Amino acid sequence: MSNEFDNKIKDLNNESVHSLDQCETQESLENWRVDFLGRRGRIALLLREIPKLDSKERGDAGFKANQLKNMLQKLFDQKVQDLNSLISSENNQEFDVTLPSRYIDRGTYHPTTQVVREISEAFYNMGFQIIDGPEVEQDVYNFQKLNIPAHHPARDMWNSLWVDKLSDSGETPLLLRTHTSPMQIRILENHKPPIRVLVPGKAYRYEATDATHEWQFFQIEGLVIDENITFANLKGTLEEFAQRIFGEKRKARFRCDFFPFVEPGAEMSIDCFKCDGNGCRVCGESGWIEILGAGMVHPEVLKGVGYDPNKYSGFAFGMGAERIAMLKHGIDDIRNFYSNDLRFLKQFSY
Ligand code: FA5
Repeated sequence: MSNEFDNKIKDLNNESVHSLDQCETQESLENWRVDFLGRRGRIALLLREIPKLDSKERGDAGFKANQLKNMLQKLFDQKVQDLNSLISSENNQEFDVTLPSRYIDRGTYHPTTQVVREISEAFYNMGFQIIDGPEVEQDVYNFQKLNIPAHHPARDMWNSLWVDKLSDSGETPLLLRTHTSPMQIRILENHKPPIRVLVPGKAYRYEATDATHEWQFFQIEGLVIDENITFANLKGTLEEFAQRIFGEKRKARFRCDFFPFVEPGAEMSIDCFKCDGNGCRVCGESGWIEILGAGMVHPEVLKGVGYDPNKYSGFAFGMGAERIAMLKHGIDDIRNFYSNDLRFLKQFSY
């Protein structure tokens, strides 16, 4: 085969493959086909030159020219197929603005977490520091340093879940804390007055559940210590908190109560959301729901951690977060919070 014909095949090969690569639309592909593979296209023109070649060269030239033609036809067919499937996949992805949006199942905070955060924020805005504490607690903090020695009858107020009961051995046994009050001692031991802290966290009690009692629930402890703190500060702070959380409609009531670590002691109740104070199953027919215990920190407790009760005084309180969530949202059974019924929990998504 002459060098000249051989070069023509090579040039045509390079040019045709390169320009096929550039084709990105059906129109440009069709133009390429006409240009190279059409009846009057460049391959046809090449084939027409073969009879003019020397008879010895024709066979080889014809073979190579047809080889090129077949190869280009295959490349062309493949390119058509690729382009068609690209176009149809783009069509399938078309955005239909009339379709309703897809449902996205987003998680949300548990109603107790929401109310704990809300209360924490209210106290934070009143100048309180928010602190965390251990759920597995030592007897010495949960009871002894709170003026509740071993065998004291006041221990019966909190039925305990013991983790490691070594009482009488001299070591301090471990239990799941029955209230958040042990944090009062831990804070007094580690901070200097003025103290204004809030401790949200879980508490555990070995007791039967009913509409207002769970064996595991959230408490929020508050502690204020400084010079000249009086019961008026306690009442003022808790009334301000009640207004911020429940609004002006709900009424608050203080009554005397006993806790070994405060003197005097009090409980604060809010009028029942369900019966507006008339008496029903939720409030045990009393018209009031108790939300917290409180009082002036007992001088013996202050002395026990090295404070002079003649110089420093203060108040403490401990409230039940679920009880507050019940009042805020009109929930009539505390057991709903932890029964994992999504129909209940989803009402509190936002
Ligand atoms: C205490 O636990 C004291 N530590 C509170 C306290 C702190 C008093 C500081 C004085 C000074 P009490 O057992 O009453 O007290 O519980 C306090 C609050 O926790 C109750 O008012 C109630 O709102 C909530 N609570 C108590 N027991 C349960 C329970 N089983 N389920 C749900 N909430 C409860």
